[in-house]
Amino acid sequence: MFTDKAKIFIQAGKGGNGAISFRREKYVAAGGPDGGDGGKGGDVIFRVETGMTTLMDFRYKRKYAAQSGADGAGKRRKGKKGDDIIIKVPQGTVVRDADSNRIIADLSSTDRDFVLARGGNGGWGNAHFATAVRQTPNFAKNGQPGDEREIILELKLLADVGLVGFPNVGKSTLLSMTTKADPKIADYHFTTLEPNLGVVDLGEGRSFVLADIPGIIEGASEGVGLGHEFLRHIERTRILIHVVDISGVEGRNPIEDFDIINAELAAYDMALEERPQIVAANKTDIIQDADAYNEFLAEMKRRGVTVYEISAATNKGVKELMQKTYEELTKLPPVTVFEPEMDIYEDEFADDGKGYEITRDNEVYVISGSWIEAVGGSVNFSDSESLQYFQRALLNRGVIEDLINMGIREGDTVRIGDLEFDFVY
Ligand SMILES: Nc1nc2c(ncn2[C@@H]2O[C@H](COP(=O)(O)OP(=O)(O)OP(=O)(O)O)[C@@H](O)[C@H]2O)c(=O)[nH]1
Ligand SMILES: [Mg+2]
Repeated sequence: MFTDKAKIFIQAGKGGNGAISFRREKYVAAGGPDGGDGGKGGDVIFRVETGMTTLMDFRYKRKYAAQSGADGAGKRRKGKKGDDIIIKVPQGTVVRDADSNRIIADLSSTDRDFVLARGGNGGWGNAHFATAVRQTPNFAKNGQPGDEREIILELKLLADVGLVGFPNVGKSTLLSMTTKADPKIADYHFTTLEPNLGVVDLGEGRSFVLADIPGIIEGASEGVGLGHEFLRHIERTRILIHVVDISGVEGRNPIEDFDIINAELAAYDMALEERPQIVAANKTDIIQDADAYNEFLAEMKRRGVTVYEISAATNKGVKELMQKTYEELTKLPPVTVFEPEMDIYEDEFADDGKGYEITRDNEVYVISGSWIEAVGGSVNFSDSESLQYFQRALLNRGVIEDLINMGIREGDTVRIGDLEFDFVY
């Protein structure tokens, strides 16, 4: 079964914890701190794999987690970095945030990887915390959690040209004759169950990507037949080749066929109705109803539509059709790539790079933001040294000053995340 939409959960690795350790040397009772840092957690990375055309793999496996970083150790040994996880997706996979449905990324480029969940940083070992006055720091920082998010993957294939038309009109045959693609071809409706892509190479660097989708029937835009799931794959195409079977072997009228498909395209998305179309009258080698054929040609002429008369089976007229298609493409803008609608790393900038923000919730002063969460998250509140370190960090960063400017008084409540404490100064 073809799959072009999937909801998955991705989780980057947690950073390793920093180590608490002291040098041990002969004749030295307690040496200086030498606890190493934890390793960074692995990232969740997405990579475009050009051969893939479905999201099938994501139907069965829905959770993807990268490895955690290892904890630091004595002798300033740093924990090993967690392994990244690389998830391969078809070109044109659009990633949305499952909560807001906003686009996070359009995985259309093969030139780069996309990091969609970042591993947490490793915590500092106690070797970092030795100062002249505190020579035996009895604390280290815990690693940061990795990013985690639920996302929706949606495939919107990246093709310059889409083949549309009724079932069995010869779309896949045309793809197979013009590209190296090897789609299934057979004399019954809905032979094609998933989109196929191929590259039409006209030589001298002139080429384009052609997509073949399952046949469209009346009601497709409402989900009849294989439905609108497949129309999604031609959303991004720049031109449509509308294939019409004009042989009359199936007893239908080609003008009606042509109008039904166009009505379905319009019902699905007005933009598809306006997409430039090239009409290919196929199966000219087996015309059974010459009257219907001539009527079709006359009607198209009346409407000002140019018709390319071809036979995908014998290759007649196919080269001219492809050349014309290429020529038209050169006049059009490139394939649409969607801009992200949200920045998954925006938290870092939400507070102007200051790293924290203080708001009032009635009597409580609430401190939030990336810096405060990073620092607060790694404090061991049962350890007085760790706590002192935290207080000093608040002071150095200017948080205490901001609180005082906002009118905080001794004994007022401060909240950071789930943690509440009294302000003492
Ligand atoms: N005689 C003749 N037969 C053709 C031509 N083009 C396609 N056919 C035959 O028509 C039948 C359907 O062809 P396909 O290429 O599978 O049609 P399709 O439009 O991809 O069909 P679906 O995938 O079911 O939508 C096959 O038996 C082909 O061999 C043609 O130009 N002439
Ligand atoms: Mg087909």
